[in-house]
Amino acid sequence: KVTLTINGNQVQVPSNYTVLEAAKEAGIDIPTLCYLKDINEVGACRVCLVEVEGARSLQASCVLPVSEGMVVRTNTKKVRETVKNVVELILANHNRECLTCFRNKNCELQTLTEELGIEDIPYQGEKRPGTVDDKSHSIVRDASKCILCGRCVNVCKNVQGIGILDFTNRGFYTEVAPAFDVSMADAPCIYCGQCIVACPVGALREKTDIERIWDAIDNPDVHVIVQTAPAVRAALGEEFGLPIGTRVTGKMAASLRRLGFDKVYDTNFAADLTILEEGHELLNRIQNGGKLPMITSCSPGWIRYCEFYYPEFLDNLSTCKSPHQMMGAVLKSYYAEKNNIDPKKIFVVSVMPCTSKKTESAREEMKVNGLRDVDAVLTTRELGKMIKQARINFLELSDEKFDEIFGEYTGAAVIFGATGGVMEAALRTVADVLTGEDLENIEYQAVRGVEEGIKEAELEIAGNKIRIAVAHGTANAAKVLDMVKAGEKDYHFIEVMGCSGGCVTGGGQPQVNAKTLMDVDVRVERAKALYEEDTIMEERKSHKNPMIKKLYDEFLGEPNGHKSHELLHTHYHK
Ligand code: HC0
Ligand code: SF4
Repeated sequence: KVTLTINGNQVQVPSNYTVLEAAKEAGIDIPTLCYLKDINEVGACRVCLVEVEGARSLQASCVLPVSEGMVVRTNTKKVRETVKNVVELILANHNRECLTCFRNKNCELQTLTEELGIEDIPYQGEKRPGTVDDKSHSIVRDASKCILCGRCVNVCKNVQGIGILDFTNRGFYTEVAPAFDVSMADAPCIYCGQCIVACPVGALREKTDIERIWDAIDNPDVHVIVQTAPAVRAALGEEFGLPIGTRVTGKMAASLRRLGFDKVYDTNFAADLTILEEGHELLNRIQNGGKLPMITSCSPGWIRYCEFYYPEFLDNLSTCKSPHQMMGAVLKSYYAEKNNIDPKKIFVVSVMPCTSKKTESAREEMKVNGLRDVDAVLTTRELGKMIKQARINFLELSDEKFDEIFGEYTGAAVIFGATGGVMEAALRTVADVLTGEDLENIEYQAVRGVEEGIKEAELEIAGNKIRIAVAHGTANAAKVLDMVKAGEKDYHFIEVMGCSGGCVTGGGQPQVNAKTLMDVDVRVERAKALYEEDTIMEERKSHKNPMIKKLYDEFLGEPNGHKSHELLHTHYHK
């Protein structure tokens, strides 16, 4: 430990702390802008400057290590004036259309401007040309709002291990863009949206589908069905000021009904369906010498990553479509038939914590009889906006249930949204099938948690040894695949989620500001909400979902049967 003095207070902190962290611990608030804990600690923006006794110039506290006896001041005239000046310069080159910006009231630059008391901008020069790239289905980049903080650059490079975005051009014309200035639609970007979540301003966002969805809702000839991903319930509340990790399942269902959707269903139903398909696919591969390890296929960011960067593993991917696509396919076949609705008049909306799902739903393979399984994908953030547009008082809503029958789900489905959840859900079913029993011990702690980027275990089930691994974030996926490729590891089944933490921290989830991220591991808090929902469910194994049984009895026949292959499975592209 070292002792230092900040604003006259003695503070004792571990010796590996920065001054920014030490101040935080002492309850002293230093502003930041480019800083993002563990991701972007580069001291580039100069907003976190402090005065250190004995040093000639002001120092960036986010990269300044503490030392014994150090004397720091965070609120001197010099600090205030310099930081104000730094932010004024950023604002001079910024598209300041705050009122009509989708980040209005949720922008770190806007908050900082207000906190610093900036009321006019003394420099009114030429602004950088602002290109807008909205060609992809998932991500829009607006250079006129970019402040060159580098948060997106480093999340993509270091957390995801990809490196699509980088600083291009020079000096005044510097921009953050894919190499050679290609559109994000033409770059090998996986659309995970982690860059959006890292962006403090409005320079990166999802391509919005809100208007298309309002049009469908307003059209009396269209039967509009909505489904919600497991992870959305763990984060939507944040859009309305609720603490991180508040579960809002019932309020979410209620709000969707008020928005005017004809049916309110839950992707969890299809997660259970996926477990039956994928679980049997795994058993089939193990018992009949199929390609192993089998790797999960529900995270579309991961699928794109595999297609671009590890095509030699495409045959290892489960052929299962992801749950929300399966749901769409079932709605436009079984549901349409049963309710006598022309499938052409059904419009399926998926609410997802994910930006890659927008591109996934537009893939050519994701169709039934020429109709898209899913017609539009909304992020959790966009759903929050629609609820506000409709002036629904979310916090006052009473809990409601999803509609029958595609609103029925088990605990196994709800944990899909956290890293390790799909694996655990699959194991609950596979273990019952192999033992022929109704096992009581169903919590697989070895695959839970976020500390390790890679989790592994060897299980003994009914005399079979099953070796499994779970990776979250594509950089970790790469490590696992490299080990498998080198023959160092030999697994039967691997779960990969494109984002660190799994879907709960997907690229479509509410942004959490850098200050909060210093204290809270969002992955852990949101995952807790899902594991808690699992424990209160009547059934906690996918094969026990009565409506899944009904679907097989009435329509699909058996898992991995002919009908399933036609509707629920897919293929991949090199
Ligand atoms: Fe997920 Fe999904 S669990 S990918 O992580 O499998 O996005 O939440 O909806 O489809 O169910 C995301 C979350 C889903 C799908 C499910 C899967
Ligand atoms: Fe990188 Fe993901 Fe952003 Fe694409 S979407 S630029 S892969 S962080």
